[in-house]
Amino acid sequence: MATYIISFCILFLSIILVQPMPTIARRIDAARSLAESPQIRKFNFKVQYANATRLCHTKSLVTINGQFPGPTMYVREGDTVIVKVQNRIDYNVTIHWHGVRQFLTAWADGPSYVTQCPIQKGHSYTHKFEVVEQRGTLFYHAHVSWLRATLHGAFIMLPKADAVLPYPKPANEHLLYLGEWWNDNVEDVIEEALRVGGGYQHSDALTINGQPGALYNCSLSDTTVFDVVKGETYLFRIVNAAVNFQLYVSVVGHSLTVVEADAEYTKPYTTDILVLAPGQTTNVLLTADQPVGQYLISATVFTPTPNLNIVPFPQTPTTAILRYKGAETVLSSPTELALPKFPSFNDSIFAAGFTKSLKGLSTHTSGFDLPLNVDKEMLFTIGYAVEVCPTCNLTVSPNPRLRMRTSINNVSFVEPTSASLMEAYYYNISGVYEDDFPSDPIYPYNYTGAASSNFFSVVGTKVKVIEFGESVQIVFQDTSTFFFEGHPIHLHGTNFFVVGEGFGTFDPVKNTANFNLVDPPSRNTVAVPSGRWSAIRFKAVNPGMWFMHCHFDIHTSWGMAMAFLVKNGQRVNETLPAPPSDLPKC
Ligand SMILES: *[C@@H]1O[C@H](CO)[C@@H](O)[C@H](O)[C@H]1NC(C)=O
Ligand SMILES: *[C@@H]1O[C@H](CO)[C@@H](O)[C@H](O)[C@H]1NC(C)=O
Ligand SMILES: *[C@@H]1O[C@H](CO)[C@@H](O)[C@H](O)[C@H]1NC(C)=O
Ligand SMILES: *[C@@H]1O[C@H](CO)[C@@H](O)[C@H](O)[C@H]1NC(C)=O
Ligand SMILES: *[C@@H]1O[C@H](CO)[C@@H](O)[C@H](O)[C@H]1NC(C)=O
Ligand SMILES: *[C@@H]1O[C@H](CO)[C@@H](O)[C@H](O)[C@H]1NC(C)=O
Ligand SMILES: *[C@@H]1O[C@H](CO)[C@@H](O)[C@H](O)[C@H]1NC(C)=O
Ligand SMILES: *[C@@H]1O[C@H](CO)[C@@H](O)[C@H](O)[C@H]1NC(C)=O
Ligand SMILES: *[C@@H]1O[C@H](CO)[C@@H](O)[C@H](O)[C@H]1NC(C)=O
Ligand SMILES: [Cu+2]
Repeated sequence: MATYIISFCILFLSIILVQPMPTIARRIDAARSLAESPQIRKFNFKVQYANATRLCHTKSLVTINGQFPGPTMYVREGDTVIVKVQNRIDYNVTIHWHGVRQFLTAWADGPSYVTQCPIQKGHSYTHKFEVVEQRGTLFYHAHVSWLRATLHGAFIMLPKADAVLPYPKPANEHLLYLGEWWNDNVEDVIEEALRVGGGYQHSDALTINGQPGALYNCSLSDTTVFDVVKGETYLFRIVNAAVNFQLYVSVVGHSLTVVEADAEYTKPYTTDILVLAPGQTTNVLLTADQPVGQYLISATVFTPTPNLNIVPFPQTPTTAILRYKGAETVLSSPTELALPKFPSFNDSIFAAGFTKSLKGLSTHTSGFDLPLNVDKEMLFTIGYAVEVCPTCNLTVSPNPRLRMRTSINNVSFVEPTSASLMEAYYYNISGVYEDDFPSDPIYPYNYTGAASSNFFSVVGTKVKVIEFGESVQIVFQDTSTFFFEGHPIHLHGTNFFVVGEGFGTFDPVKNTANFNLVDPPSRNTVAVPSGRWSAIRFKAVNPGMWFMHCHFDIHTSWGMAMAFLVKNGQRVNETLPAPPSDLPKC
């Protein structure tokens, strides 16, 4: 049987340079040549250094196969994916397939110290999983510290060849991949932040397909260009791979029709401006219905919080160019083209309106149904905290020497070191974690009331145990500890339905009655809005240890994370298999 192997290796080049170049976004029609029957698709990921230049600043960064962003993976629903990850850098590495359901393949999921110990320098690990009942746009990224800032790329799952699309077939597709760029070494940035205990250094630029775009210094000629033909409709696959920012996305003169979010179809929703939290993906249709010309595609920061950090967040929008066939190709000045009109940087009302407008197409997605009744109801408070740290430099009067923390139900997560959580479970190793993660706040209080002065949290490694087959509801409640902040909460191992969202403090009686059990969207990341609550439901039918965390990396570094242990069921297809023999050891 012929096996179609896509090899992205360019290792025969002795010096690998991530070139700044006039970046013509390749249309992704190449993907359509993928075989139609289920295949085994093999990928070889060499995690290695490369030099890259942005903002007139050249640095060495960690990449996959010398590419930044990393290679785009194309697979088809039903395929078996085999990825050999080789670590050739000085940091420990893991790779996570964000949003991939990993049905019965939890060992391939990738979060460090949760499902595996990291791949150490000189070692490799081969991930093997099937794309089960999923199609759409996702991405993969490193899941150790902040390495995902540069170790990431798109993961595109084409529908089965005979699948009927719920929207008109587009003429072609484009990948619009959003990220961040630091002039400094990103691992140094997070190390310094944790050492000092307080603020952290924001990135120097936002990027589209790895390029800051015309409005940033030294970036004009490298601006990404998306070619279109007048009259045609395109599918734009949009990924927010930024590290710490939610983003607005807009295209001058063109409306965008959302047809998919987090690799699940949605009811079509047409808007001028999208909002994507890090970890979220959105597919939109764009029709080139304007006069032949060039139009800016742009993304800029949406953040509901005041700017409390030591350097301001990037104020400059990242831009790319939508270029109609027949348009002038030369731009003499970055200001030649108009920018989209964005809401103000902190317009939470707009963002909440956008989120509310996304409706799912089906309550039977990813192989399981929306639970109409729930077995376990949980309330998870999410917010800031502090910890005493004699060597740190953060002061919140009257306490000198603190470290910033974040928590879920007052627990700040700490990674284990001696074994991953799932190995500790599988091999019954005691002392790695405690299984008493609270389902509800231990001490209820007015979560959205006047900022409390009860700042300290429990620092530890706790998991929540779920029996196989249980239907779970979680209400995430943002808290006013210090100040409100939005939190994009990402769950591994399953999508969930977002059944509700609202202002202030969740009221179980009033709010539950208004849950959307008709057409809730199915997502892997819910952007819990600042000062609000969001409610999700899922059925736990995938045994394993599943990480759940804020997809702002700084918040996860400070502890906004926990794990669900979904126990085995009765059948073979309900049982976590043995780990692969090359699973990295601590
Ligand atoms: C990056 O550039 C430095 C300085 O020019 C060079 O020594 C190094 O080999 C380059 N690294 C790679 C991976 O090409
Ligand atoms: C471009 O460089 C100038 C001069 O160094 C600086 O003042 C300005 O803020 C830079 N612009 C951006 C978008 O970084
Ligand atoms: C948004 O930020 C501006 C400027 O910092 C501030 O004046 C305004 O009150 C903020 N709006 C909201 C809704 O927080
Ligand atoms: C703590 O902060 C002060 C003032 O901001 C600074 O001068 C000092 O270098 C910092 N110390 C450390 C350990 O970062
Ligand atoms: C797991 O370990 C605990 C304590 O070491 C022991 O009591 C228990 O019997 C073990 N369970 C299994 C299934 O080995
Ligand atoms: C919680 O605090 C808010 C803001 O101060 C207030 O509006 C609300 O009534 C309080 N809720 C309760 C139950 O006390
Ligand atoms: C969180 O835990 C800390 C440490 O045990 C405790 O001091 C604090 O009161 C708790 N806060 C809440 C809101 O439960
Ligand atoms: C396991 O297989 C049985 C049939 O053998 C099927 O009914 C069940 O839905 C499967 N379970 C899962 C979680 O797919
Ligand atoms: C890499 O991982 C190993 C195994 O967990 C650990 O012992 C080592 O300290 C880690 N190295 C770094 C630089 O984090
Ligand atoms: Cu967060």
